[in-house]
Amino acid sequence: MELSFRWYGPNDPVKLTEIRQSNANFIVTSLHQIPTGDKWPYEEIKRRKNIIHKSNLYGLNKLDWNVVESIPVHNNIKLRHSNYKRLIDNYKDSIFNIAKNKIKIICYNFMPIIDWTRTQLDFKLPSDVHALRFNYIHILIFEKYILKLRDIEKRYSRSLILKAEKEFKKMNNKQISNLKCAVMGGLPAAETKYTINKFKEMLKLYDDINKNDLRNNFSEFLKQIIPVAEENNIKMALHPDDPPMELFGLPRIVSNYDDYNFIFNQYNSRSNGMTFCVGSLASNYKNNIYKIFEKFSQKIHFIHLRNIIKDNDKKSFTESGHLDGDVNFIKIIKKILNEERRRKKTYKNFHIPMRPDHGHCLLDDKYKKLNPGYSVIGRMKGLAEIRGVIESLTIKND
Ligand code: DNO
Repeated sequence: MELSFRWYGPNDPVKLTEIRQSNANFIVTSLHQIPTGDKWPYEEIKRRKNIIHKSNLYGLNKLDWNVVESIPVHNNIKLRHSNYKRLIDNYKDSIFNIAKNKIKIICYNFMPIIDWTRTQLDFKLPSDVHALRFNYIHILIFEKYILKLRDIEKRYSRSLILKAEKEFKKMNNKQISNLKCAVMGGLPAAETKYTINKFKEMLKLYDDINKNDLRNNFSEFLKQIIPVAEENNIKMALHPDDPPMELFGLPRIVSNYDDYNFIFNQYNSRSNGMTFCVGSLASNYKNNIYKIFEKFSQKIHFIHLRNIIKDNDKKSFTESGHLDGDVNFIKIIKKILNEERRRKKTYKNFHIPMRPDHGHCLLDDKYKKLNPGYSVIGRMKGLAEIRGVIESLTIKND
């Protein structure tokens, strides 16, 4: 595996000098300063690459940029609305310019309106560390009491609505405002920090879009971008919906085995692949993560290793320590190593890029202002645990 670490660029409170101490050899990053929909110029990509390479002069452990995560897809493309044709052309140009800079993998997603969603960014675990949490009831509270949507009875049962009402009464102002901020753009990589009105406007735009429409719009997008990726030897790695369940009444199309099956059948190409995000896929109790890996192993171009513990309601979850959650990491890492062994027979570079996805906020990191989920120490701990498993699974008999 190519041991990688996400870096949010020069504005990231986590510095390259710190990442270098983690045993990672690769950087996963994006040009977050470029507005969603704009083309990524060749020079700006090169500038970011140079920043990473320049920092290598001061350290022995060399870092290189292996994966772009992500080029966000503009909502107008998802909706096939207004200027979407020009936006797709820009996306193609960005792919071309990334390839010219010799980066070969691009992670992206097709979630409507917002990227990943959590409802609490500082959930205290018994060990006193902070974790990210997704509480389904809080999504209902967000819809009913923050967005003040009227049609929630269509999506939620009466008993759940009553439960939410009780829970909402117990929440103080700070908790309500934290929930609002977490959902509407408090997470890193969020494309936009929405206001309530803007969020509602966006929901309106999706009013007439059902799952089939969104699938069709995505297929059209694939037909446009995959040939460009193929020509330029780029692998597109589609990230699953996080979490993989419908939120705010919006359709989701990258949540499970059937969705990926559909997507890969739409366009059969080695450039049309996936980001295998363990934590995202595992947070839907219906997903068999091991089966998804087996079925699509050849399509996996990038891996996120993160673990979760699901609540009894089967919808809420807390991000756990990497080795402590619902997913058996030994089993999944074994499968990844097997896939690499298989690739070794055919490809020179058979290593799959992998980053420890998220980490708890612990020790000194608790006193720093960091991107939620993207602590230094917690992620380093995750990477160290993962490395331990990799080493013990690859050790030669002495
Ligand atoms: C969260 C991340 C997501 C991911 C994008 C990929 O931690 O996994 O922001 O980068 O959804 O397009």
